[in-house]
Amino acid sequence: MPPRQKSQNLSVVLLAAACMFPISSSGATDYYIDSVDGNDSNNGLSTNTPWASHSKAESTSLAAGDTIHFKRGSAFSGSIVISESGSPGNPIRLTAYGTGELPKFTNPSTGDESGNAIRVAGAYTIVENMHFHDTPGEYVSSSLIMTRLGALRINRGADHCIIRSNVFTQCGQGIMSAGQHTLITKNYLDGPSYALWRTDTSSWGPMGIHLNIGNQEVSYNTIKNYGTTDSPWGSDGGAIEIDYSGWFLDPGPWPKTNIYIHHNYSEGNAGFIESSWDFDFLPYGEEVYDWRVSFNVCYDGQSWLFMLAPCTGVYFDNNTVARYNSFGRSQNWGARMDVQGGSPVGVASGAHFRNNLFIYTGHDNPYQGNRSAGALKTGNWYMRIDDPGRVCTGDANQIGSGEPKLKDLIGGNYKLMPDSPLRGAATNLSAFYPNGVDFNGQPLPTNGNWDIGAMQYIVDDDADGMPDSWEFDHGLNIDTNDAACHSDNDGVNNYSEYIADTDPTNAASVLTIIDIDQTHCTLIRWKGGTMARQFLETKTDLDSTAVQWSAVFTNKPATPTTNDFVAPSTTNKASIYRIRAERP
Ligand SMILES: [Ca+2]
Ligand SMILES: [Ca+2]
Ligand SMILES: [Ca+2]
Ligand SMILES: [Ca+2]
Repeated sequence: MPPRQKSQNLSVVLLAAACMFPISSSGATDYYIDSVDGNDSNNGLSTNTPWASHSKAESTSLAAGDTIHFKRGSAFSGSIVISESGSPGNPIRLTAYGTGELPKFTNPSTGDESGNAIRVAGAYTIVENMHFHDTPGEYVSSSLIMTRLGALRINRGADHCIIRSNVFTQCGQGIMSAGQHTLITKNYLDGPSYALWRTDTSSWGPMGIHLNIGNQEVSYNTIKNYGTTDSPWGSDGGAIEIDYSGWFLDPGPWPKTNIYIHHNYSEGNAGFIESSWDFDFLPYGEEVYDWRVSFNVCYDGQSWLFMLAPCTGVYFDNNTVARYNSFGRSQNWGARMDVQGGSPVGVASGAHFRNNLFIYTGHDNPYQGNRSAGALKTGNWYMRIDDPGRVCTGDANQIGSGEPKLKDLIGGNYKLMPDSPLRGAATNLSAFYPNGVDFNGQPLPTNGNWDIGAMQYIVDDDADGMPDSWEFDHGLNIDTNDAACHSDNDGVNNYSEYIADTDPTNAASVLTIIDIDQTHCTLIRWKGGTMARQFLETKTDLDSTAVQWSAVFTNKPATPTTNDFVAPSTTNKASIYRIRAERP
């Protein structure tokens, strides 16, 4: 099943969850837990009679459709396991209530449920609005625990779960999901800098989201600072890791198929995605099929990708990848997109790179790995930031290399300037992303070219009514509402100059009637811009509101900057004229 279909299925689950709540008042049960003012001798069935301990969530027998509400401001330590399953349209839900800080969950010991604060062992479960913090673990017992570690862990077989709008801080592994058809969305994860495990020859760095099987979707998350220097490789960890079957403890294979990673923001991690190969069970057994990694904005160190298994039908589309800061760790080739995998080596990879903006340093070719040269590449733009004049040597089909003209690259504003060469230079991928939106939520055009990168050009980013390209051409500020400003003291503000398409920095450029010459006939002369529609209008009585202005001449763009018009002869001695402009 392609990722797009999975996304639609997950949307159905969300809609069903929204529709469920009226039903829950008649059938399902709401439970309340408040660690500050609750009491375990209460019945837990109302906000006035909440339990105190989160262990009640584990010990109570939950039914499909039930919700457990944790009071904001509460704090809980130690693990709980939610073993019951919801059903399609009637998930079990763990959420927050009240006001203040999100309810906090931690577990200080890997000896207790491998350090999980919450383990979801049933299907159709939603976990939302929780704050997980300070779960282990630094130097946990062995590499085998990686499949179980995690502040929030979803068990194998706990399918169709939704993890959304949670916060994870200083958790060695934020989310571990071994469930299929999982949606992990809108979470904020800020990681630690310690190694989870290391020897002289190997290590596990901290990981934000660890997927242990395919059929999962990771979207709209912010993932930061998962990385360590405590590694024989000099740098390890990362935002998203997809690997490790668990060997004999959890024998696979668990295919890494149908994974959709989109609209995430990552910063300061030791890589964005790593997918293993030699840790598979059996080793080298799980190829990578049918992924889409699209519209992510990534400002990390180390490798953007570390794809060690052979790829088939894997698409990296419209990502903005800024990779020039090591964040104090090994750059590890700075910007490598490492697509390797098995034997025979050198066979063209099924990885596709389309419409991406790659900013990198230190090398002329950001693509590394024994299959990356054979990957399909189209519509990409490259900038070697330490030598912007250098052309990327790894993509014969590139749109170009060099300055991408972003609003503030070093400041992290990756929106496109009006004169960016990325505008309109990308392939239209609507067939792959119907009704899609860019990183900023702008609808993607169905027809015509797209822009390169995760952020499509915004016509009026400062929302002052003046298109930024017009502002840019006339030296106005494209990041500030300066519509009401007078740059040139001609009595007409910037917005009105836009409407008339006159120059807001030149007082002589203004929409105005120059004179009315009645020597022989009535000759009206005016000046203005060139791209506005101009209306020469007349009125017989200036003071009467009952008498309307009526157009005697419509001047369609492109117009000359100065114009004249001979008015029809009239018996009236008094003639009143005005010039008005509209933007087509
Ligand atoms: Ca504007
Ligand atoms: Ca402006
Ligand atoms: Ca002006
Ligand atoms: Ca002017």
